Amino acid sequence: MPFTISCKKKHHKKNEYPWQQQPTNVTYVKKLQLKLIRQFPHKGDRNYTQGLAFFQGFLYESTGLEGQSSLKKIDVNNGNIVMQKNINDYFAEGITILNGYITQISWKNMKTFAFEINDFKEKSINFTYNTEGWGLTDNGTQFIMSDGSDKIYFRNTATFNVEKEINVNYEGNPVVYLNELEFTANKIYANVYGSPMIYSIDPSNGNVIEAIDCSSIICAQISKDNPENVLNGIAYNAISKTFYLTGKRCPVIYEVVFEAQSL
Ligand SMILES: [Ca+2]
Repeated sequence: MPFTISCKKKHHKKNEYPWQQQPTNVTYVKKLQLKLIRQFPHKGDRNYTQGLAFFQGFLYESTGLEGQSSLKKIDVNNGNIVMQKNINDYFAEGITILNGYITQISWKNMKTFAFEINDFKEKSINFTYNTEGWGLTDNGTQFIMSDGSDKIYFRNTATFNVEKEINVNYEGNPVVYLNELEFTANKIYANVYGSPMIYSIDPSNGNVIEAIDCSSIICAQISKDNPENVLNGIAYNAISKTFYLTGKRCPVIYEVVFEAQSL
């Protein structure tokens, strides 16, 4: 037969169980979920995505690999490539659009390249740096760059000198392989190489604020045929308040929002 146990509620003094106290210096990560809005084809044969940016209604993509790198302008209505510049003399990485032109970093050349937005004509603006180049975005006044470690560098737009750097951590543990980046609403969103997760990061201290599990979309599923084909590429559309996501050689570009997990 059912029975009940009388449980007299106990009231403990504050700090009576210090082992239950939570460390004061850890920011606990909030889990968000992906909501798919729509998708369109990720076209072209140079589609080893290393950078993705949105500007005035179009997506701009940088693709990598030696001899297969490129810069593309993509119509987000249908995925059509409306402009493409093939790059054969370096391994291209992240891009961002700031001060009226496109800046692209390179993997191991330790050099940036610059292009006109309207015709991809190369500009004679080149900066050097002393790390690998992985992801690039900006906050309007600084370039923000990753190099495959747990570091994110904030760089002067006129000199590319490092003005600040942060070490990214997930509840106190370093997050390495930070890859493609996107800055919006005072957060840095980052792909993590080989992971289906996107993290949002506090630019003031490197704490991961939110984690978005993207494993439901095909780009985030590691290909058995080629494990290099990983989730990479994130761009924000401030008008629709949506993100575009894709991956290396992924056949699809997704338009998504990040939202609180449903219970
Ligand atoms: Ca981006």
